[in-house]
Amino acid sequence: MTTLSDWLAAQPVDPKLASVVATMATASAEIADVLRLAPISGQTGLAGQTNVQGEAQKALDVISNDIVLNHIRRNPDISILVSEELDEAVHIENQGRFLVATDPLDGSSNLDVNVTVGTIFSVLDATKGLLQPGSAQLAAGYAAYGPATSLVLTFGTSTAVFTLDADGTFQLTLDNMSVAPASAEYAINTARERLWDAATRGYVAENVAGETGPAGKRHNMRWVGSMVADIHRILMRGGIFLYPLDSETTSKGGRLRLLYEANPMALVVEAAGGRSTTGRERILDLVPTGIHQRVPVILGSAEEVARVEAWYAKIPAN
Ligand code: AHM
Ligand code: MG
Repeated sequence: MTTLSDWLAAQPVDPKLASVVATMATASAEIADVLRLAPISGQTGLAGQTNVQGEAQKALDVISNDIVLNHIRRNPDISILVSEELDEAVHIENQGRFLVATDPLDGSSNLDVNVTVGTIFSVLDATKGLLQPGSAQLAAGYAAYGPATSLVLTFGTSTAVFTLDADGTFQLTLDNMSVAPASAEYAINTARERLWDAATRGYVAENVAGETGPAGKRHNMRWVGSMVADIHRILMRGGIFLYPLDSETTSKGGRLRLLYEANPMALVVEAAGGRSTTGRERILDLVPTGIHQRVPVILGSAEEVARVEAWYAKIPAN
């Protein structure tokens, strides 16, 4: 087996960049340990605080954020941390060349029911500022805390999957992942149908119509409600994930955050041959206007993403 350390050492990247990825892997392994035992240790429930987005923080959101911050502080190559759980970027007093943007515990509303959650991260050149497009990411990935703890990594050209073993070491389990270009599985919160725009309605209606409808095949719907779990399924067997702009999220720009949710997931999926869009623009081309900016997110199998884009092309932007 190839360990994460061996794999990182063999990558044609700056060893300091590899060390940033290793830091996030170590933090993820520690978060996995805390999550596994949280119902016993009592580290569950709400933290009694809200984050900058006005969302109630879970105790485990705060604990996961602290774990990431602790590990990042120990790596002299990281000088800035942007986190979903922190209002402002944290500037660490060192000369580190790298910035990490993270959602330390994505999908935390799923914790109480023991469903897969994850840590998402993006690595940028800290000398180029906080607001860089996703195409400038140097590395990105996520840990999925499910029946196994998976770590998915990309440096932008290919996507690899590691699995945490009993000794706390990540072992390479799949390399050069490829998102199936065609699929018949879609993921969207259908409870929001009354809020959807015409493009989303049109695309989903075609899927629901099945093999005799315009899509010409029967589709199936899966929605975990943890972006990490929904995207991991797409990486493994194809499909499309949609959190589009709807009438309730338009004023905020969308539901999911650009820097530490949409961009890293878009890089992982695109490096594996999939596509990502807001419906009208490639996610990785967006120039952020704020560190907690929200965006519409549509990504996955290339042919399904193209079908959604075709719907948006038919409908004028407001
Ligand atoms: P979070 O970062 O506060 O956990 O929110 C993001 C999550 C995503 O993981 C998931 O795709 C989405 O919110 C689920 O939204 P919904 O509540 O509409 O199902
Ligand atoms: Mg999140």
